[in-house]
Amino acid sequence: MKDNHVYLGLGSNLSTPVQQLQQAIISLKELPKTHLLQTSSAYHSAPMGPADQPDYVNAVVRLATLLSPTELLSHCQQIELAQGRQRKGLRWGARTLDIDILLFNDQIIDTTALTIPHCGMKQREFVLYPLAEISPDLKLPCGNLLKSVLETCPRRGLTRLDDVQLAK
Ligand code: ROI
Repeated sequence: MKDNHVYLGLGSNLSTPVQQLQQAIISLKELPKTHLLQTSSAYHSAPMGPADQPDYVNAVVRLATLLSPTELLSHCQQIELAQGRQRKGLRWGARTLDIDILLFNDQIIDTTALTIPHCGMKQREFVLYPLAEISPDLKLPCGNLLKSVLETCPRRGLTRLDDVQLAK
């Protein structure tokens, strides 16, 4: 069977966000039938949504996996829960860990459980810039080049955390 080629977006703004992302990456490396191929730098970003929450740390990883989209989603949700994610909170509120499936091959999936490509990614600087760091020539499933989507997405203060190492 052929590996699926996947990008995940990671975000945290509670309980030492850098450590949350580091732990998430350790857990992603342990997933069955999955290899972690690449990890972006960590980025500091202003919250999108309610402004009365801490700033975020974000990153993007690239995986090869034999898991299906729903299997991968379920593993990601387990990792979020293991790291103290509360699902009842405010919509767009603070969270210890968010793992979003951004892209799954070039598939377009729209079910109640899953929307891939991730619905907000084209407006999210904290997704697009880390994605471009690891895959500058990526073409999105809609046919647009990541580079041209980036041109319409301001950085909103997004900064790379050069002193942070997320994965070895
Ligand atoms: N804002 C930023 N900067 N980073 C995130 O990961 C993030 N995640 C979210 C919302 C609440 C939309 N805002 C975010 O889910």
